Amino acid sequence: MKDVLDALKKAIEEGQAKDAARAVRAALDAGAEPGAVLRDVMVPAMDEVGRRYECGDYFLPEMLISARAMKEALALLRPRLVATDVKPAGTVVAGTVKGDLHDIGKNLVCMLLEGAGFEVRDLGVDVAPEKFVDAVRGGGVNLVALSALLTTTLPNMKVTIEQLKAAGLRDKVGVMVGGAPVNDRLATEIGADGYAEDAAGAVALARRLVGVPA
Ligand code: B12
Repeated sequence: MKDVLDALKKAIEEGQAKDAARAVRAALDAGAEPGAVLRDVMVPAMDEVGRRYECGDYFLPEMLISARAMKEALALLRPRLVATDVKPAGTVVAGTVKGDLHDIGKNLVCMLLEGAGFEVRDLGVDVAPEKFVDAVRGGGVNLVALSALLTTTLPNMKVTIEQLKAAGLRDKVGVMVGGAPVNDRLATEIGADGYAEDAAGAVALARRLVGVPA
């Protein structure tokens, strides 16, 4: 099993999508637990890609092909992660904020929320504040989940929350925020209801915000 998981990590780090898919299938066939594969192998692989980019070993194209390999591997894990017989817990509108195209983490959060019984309306990436407002105005929404990976797009979380307030909708929904540069303090400062570090934490937070027992 260790060889398969090492091969998976290497394939994502080096952007070999076919090898990554092959390794995920092999790991699942050998009985690996999908959550552990994600947490212990795939997420650290993307961290390593970020580290290589930061120190100049990787450039944008390498980051992009690694992201593609990660997405292919994730697509294979998805059926296992969202398989659920949990009762409906609430509806979440999710998206990556305006100016930001990172969606791997947001997609993961959406998958685990679905797996926990939430209905998820995923607005995608580069989502303007008005789009979040329109989605909430449509009704039936309990939570808004905002993702941002760039320090330059963090302010758009605050703008989105302010526009919800201006539209008189802020009190009708819980707002949760996340993404690598986000933390508890920032969440409080911008008026969000909570922050979680990872997708499992996002599920626990969502449950808390809608009052569903963990
Ligand atoms: C893959 C990647 C890309 C891909 C994105 C592909 C895609 N479809 O997502 C591409 C190549 C497009 C890209 C582009 C850029 N990127 Co980039 N990218 C990354 C990288 C390597 C990995 C991100 C990732 O997928 N991580 C894995 C996932 C699982 O983790 P995550 O996103 O953090 O999500 C988890 C948590 O944060 C949390 N979470 C996430 N969202 C939410 C939401 C809620 C509500 C909650 C509760 C929790 C939560 O749960 C998730 C799951 O556990 C990071 C490095 C890093 N280590 O983060 C750089 C990184 C984010 N990128 C960076 C940069 C600079 C860029 C570019 C500006 C580069 C450029 N010169 O053009 C562009 C910006 C494009 C844009 N406008 O968005 C910098 C950002 C620096 C900063 N602090 O601002 C980083 C940190 C790299 C670095 N070390 O310098 N990037």
